[in-house]
Amino acid sequence: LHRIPHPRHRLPLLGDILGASRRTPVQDSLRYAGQLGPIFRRKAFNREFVFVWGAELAADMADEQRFAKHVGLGIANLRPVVGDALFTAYNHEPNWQLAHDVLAPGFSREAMAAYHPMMLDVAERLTTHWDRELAAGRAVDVPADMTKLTLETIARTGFGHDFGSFERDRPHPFVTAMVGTLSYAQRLNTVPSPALMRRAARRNRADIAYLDRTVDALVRERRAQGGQDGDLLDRMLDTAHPETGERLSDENVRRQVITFLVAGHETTSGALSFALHYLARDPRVAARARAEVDRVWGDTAVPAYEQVAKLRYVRRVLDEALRLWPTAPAFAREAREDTVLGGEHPVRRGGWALVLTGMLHRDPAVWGPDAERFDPDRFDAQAVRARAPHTFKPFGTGARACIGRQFALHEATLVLGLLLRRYELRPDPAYRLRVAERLTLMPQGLRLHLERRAPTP
Ligand code: MNH
Repeated sequence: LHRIPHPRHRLPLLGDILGASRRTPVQDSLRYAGQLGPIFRRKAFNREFVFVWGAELAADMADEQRFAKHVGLGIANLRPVVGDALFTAYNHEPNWQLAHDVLAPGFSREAMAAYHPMMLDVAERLTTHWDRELAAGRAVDVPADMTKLTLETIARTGFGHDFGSFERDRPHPFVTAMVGTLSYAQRLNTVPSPALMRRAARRNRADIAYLDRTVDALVRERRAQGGQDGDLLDRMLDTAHPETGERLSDENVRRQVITFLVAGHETTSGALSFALHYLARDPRVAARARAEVDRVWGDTAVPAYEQVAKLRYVRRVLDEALRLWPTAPAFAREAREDTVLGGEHPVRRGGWALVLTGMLHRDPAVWGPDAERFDPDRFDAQAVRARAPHTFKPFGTGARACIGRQFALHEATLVLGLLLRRYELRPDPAYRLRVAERLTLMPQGLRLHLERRAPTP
């Protein structure tokens, strides 16, 4: 450990908190990364974490033979909410493999094609809302509206549920409870002792109880009604494991539902918001993307499932937004056995480190001296082929990588296509990108003015 650099001004007890903020742990780490190099440590109170971002070290940690997902920090803090559901399960827990096998078909091409019309319905609620804001001469609140969109999308495609987000002034209480448990989980990482948060802990227990009650009611209703349209909940309730015939328990279904509602919306919402920020700021990129939408979709009133993946440039805009601001900003890996990281750093079995994705995505050795610049052409087929593997990891890595990746990419590409086709985006010239951190990243306070384009179908 002693050869891994750490910040210079280290306080007894408190650790490396000088110049660091509780509100921006990720961006502080990005700053430290620039100063300290491809592997470094940070200490907060009595705990010390190792961060890795250099491309070679990160690629080494992607080796599934030697490393695996580590359930720690914010993720471990979510265990009281979602237990051994997919995202928070320890690698050895049998429910991980069971749920993974049962739910994987829920993200197949075929399943995605069935979600497509539901995604279109939700997107239409967004454009209806935006048309109204536009008519009233108001700027739109991008992060808030993208969060409504992605929450409604996962609720609808996952569970046939409608939170009515676009029709409400304040978030649905379920959303408030969900956000509450997420920020509580995050705060546990940055306070010296949970005892200092007794009141917050009580609030958190109430939030969890509310989430459980709501989901249990939803599941009961579905069991009573029988299957709907092959959404995720139907699959959870009806699908037996292809080999063992085993099913998910009621308790586990509840935890999966909450997991998908949480994991399935904030990250996609952030990705859409950052993409819209860059599209609004760079008219040349926006014009190219818009021209592609017009060319590929032509005058079909409603894009078909197959027409979404054909938006290659729009998809690159999204990839590039996720490169600069991977909305799940880090993931943790642990050693399966004693090993040596990068041929240089001994790691004991169970030893772990955070891969700092946002910095890996800016390593000049991979992305060049202009790594900070937004340029979707970094993702054209030729550039991708020329790049080393394991250098772009917004969805994590290995067996525990994101199961919702295709879902998120389909949804986000579809929505960007629909918005580009319908509106011109006008940025507020005074806006400077500020990034808010919860467990995920979001462009804080991003508002855009809209103009309706010449009538499209
Ligand atoms: Mn998602 C795991 C990023 C959208 C459901 N997701 C992960 C991981 C990352 C991630 C990173 C790995 C975390 C780790 O190693 O500890 N996810 C994203 C991003 C987006 C996203 C950047 C959108 C953009 N995720 C979605 C969507 C869903 C979803 C949409 C559901 C519909 N993600 C999951 C689940 C896991 C996961 C479930 C856990 C998978 C597992 O461990 O088996």
